[in-house]
Amino acid sequence: MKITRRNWFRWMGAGSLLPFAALAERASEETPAAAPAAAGHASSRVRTPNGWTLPYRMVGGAKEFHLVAEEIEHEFAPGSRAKCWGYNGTTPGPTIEAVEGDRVRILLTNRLPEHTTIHWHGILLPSGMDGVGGVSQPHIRPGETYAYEFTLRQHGTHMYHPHADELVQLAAGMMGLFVIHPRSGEPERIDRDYAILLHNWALHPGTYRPDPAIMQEFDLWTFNSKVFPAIEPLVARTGERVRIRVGNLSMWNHPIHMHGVQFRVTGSDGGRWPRAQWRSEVTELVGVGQTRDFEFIAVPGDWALHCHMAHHTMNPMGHVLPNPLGVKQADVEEKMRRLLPGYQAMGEAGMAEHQDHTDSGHMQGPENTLPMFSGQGPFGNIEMGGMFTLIKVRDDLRRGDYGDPGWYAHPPGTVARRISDDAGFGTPTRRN
Ligand SMILES: [Cu+2]
Repeated sequence: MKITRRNWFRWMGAGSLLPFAALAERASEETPAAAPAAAGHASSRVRTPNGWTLPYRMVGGAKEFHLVAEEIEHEFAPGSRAKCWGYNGTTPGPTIEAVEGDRVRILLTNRLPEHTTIHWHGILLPSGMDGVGGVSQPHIRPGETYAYEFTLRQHGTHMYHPHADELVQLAAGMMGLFVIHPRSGEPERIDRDYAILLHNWALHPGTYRPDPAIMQEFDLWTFNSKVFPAIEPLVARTGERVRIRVGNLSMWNHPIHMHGVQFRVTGSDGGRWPRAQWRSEVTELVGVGQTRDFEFIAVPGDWALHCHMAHHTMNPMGHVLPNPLGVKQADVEEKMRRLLPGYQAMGEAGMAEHQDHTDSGHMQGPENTLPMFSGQGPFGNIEMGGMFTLIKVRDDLRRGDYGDPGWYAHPPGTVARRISDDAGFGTPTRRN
């Protein structure tokens, strides 16, 4: 069907009724999917923070998954919502998990207002299953369902995304993780297996639709389409072996940095690396279209996990502001207040005061727009946003307990402490 202006509205109209229909259908799909898990089939071994794993059912010897491409209402964090495109009600779409050797059949129903396809990024398959619209298959028009079917001949951390109008469909949030477990088991037992998909969004202050035209100056930087402080912490018990799989379908490269440990990089979307190729890092660059697997033994504490690009741990901000750092503003402030009562100049001594202003409600930003940074820790403001969360490791966590254990109780004598409040304290060595 050709999308004319008239039937576009018809599709959009249908879309508004979808959540109810889709929910009912999903509920009925989840029931049979629970059965194979109970019968010992591989179910969810990976934990996708803020996300979920798609149930499947066995049909004709294949694991059958059903994806639905659709418009959704998404919340990045309380105070920021958007009309996004995703799969089965969420962005990222549900994580697909299967085992090397499995035959999989993946149905894709298109409930978008335009055509789509799905590409299985990094997965070895027949050319006609590769999902490149126009090259390996016709586009999937609104209302149609296509089936992809192939046998998994590899294991590792992979992804899926449309290969049709990618500019819009990726920008709107259409992507997901596809994890294939090794048939012969893991070389080292993994106690907690997390998966994070990186993305960026041009959700300009005061707007509700991601802007697909933006190439560099994005507003939101997300782990599984959430920003700090809405990203769930990654929890583990002391001594457990933890894997964090990171995939990147954003438009920037992200140096992902972990505090507290040296992790081993053990694989990519090229598969599991031979052990001799594993290397120790504290920051690993995850490039656009790449995945990386990090493994480490958990040590107790609250440890930051974040992108090391400072702007990627921030929420929306103006990129064309004059630099106020070091600029005396008292005079300006007084003049501005005559025009804008309550105006407050900021940034003369740095941006840290920004969080107090926004947290206290003193500085109201545009509608549907998060403050540049936020978050409260046991010692004060965290001053983060975007691609930031915490790895919380405790001695007394039960296996399989993923609940937030609260803040770390530091052993006595292991917290940095104030020993003077005199700026002239001591005799530090300085040059000049
Ligand atoms: Cu980054």
